[in-house]
Amino acid sequence: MNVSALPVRGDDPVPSRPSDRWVHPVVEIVVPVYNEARVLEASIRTLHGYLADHLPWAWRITIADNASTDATFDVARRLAAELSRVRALHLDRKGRGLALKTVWSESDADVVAYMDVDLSTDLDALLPLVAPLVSGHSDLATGSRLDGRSRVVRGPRREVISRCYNTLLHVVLRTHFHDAQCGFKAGRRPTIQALLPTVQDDGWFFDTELLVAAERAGLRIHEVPVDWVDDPDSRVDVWRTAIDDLKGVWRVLRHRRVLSVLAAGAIATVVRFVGMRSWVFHPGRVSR
Ligand SMILES: Nc1nc2c(ncn2[C@@H]2O[C@H](COP(=O)(O)OP(=O)(O)O)[C@@H](O)[C@H]2O)c(=O)[nH]1
Ligand SMILES: [Mg+2]
Repeated sequence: MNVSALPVRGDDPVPSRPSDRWVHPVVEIVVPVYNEARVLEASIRTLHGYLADHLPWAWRITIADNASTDATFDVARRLAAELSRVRALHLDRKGRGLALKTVWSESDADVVAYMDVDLSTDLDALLPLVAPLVSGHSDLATGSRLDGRSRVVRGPRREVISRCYNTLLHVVLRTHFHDAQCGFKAGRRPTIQALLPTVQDDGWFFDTELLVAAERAGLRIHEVPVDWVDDPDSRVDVWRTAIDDLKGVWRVLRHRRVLSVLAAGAIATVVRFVGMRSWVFHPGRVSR
């Protein structure tokens, strides 16, 4: 694993912002990437500008590359060298879940999030995603394209597969969330770190497994309607992923691992209580 340094550069546009913005909580946004050299720079600059203009909390962006075979990591390193609130991480093994697990489990931020590099989700959903976590109202938050208030542009094949998959989860695993696979999620870091050891999948099923573990631990999941425009440039092999997801559902159904999930729930509840107390009683703690 190779994490680039966080250079402080005089030409970074962000430090001109008021110093009282750099207080807890810190929000860490992971952008997982695999062979995205073409779009990475434009997306990170868009995200960076948006966060600088809109996020009322301290933040950083972590680009997490797994095993890209194009120039993705070179672009990521260059962005990290230029922008002090961007860092780049390289892993040798593929898998979006692995990338998120790795960054989130080592994060010291208060809230951890991720979004797909294609920025399919309109960034105006970011504040509604993170705010209930900062306030302590919810433990996890996830975008939902299957909410009646969402505006979604995507092809019929992905729409049908998504609806069938989420209905299957609802019937077989008795889930209550509506859209497991939206690439736009966040959680309170202590809660996420308590859940991660119970999540086995390192690929696309990671998202589903995380939400199922959270629900079984009795945690509150906040669903945010999103504006989503599908990017046809996809890394997903739809049928292969569908089969892997079904295998994942079967595994979760067979091995409920009740004790580990209950343990995660207990830990998360304790951590949540401690976290809420520190935010409530020390809201002005300076982070850096
Ligand atoms: N780190 C990492 N990211 C991945 C991997 N596979 C896909 N991604 C990223 O996951 C995000 C979603 O992928 P995408 O192909 O847009 O999925 P789709 O929107 O469901 O078609 C993008 O940011 C990809 O670059 C992987 O193996 N590792
Ligand atoms: Mg996409």
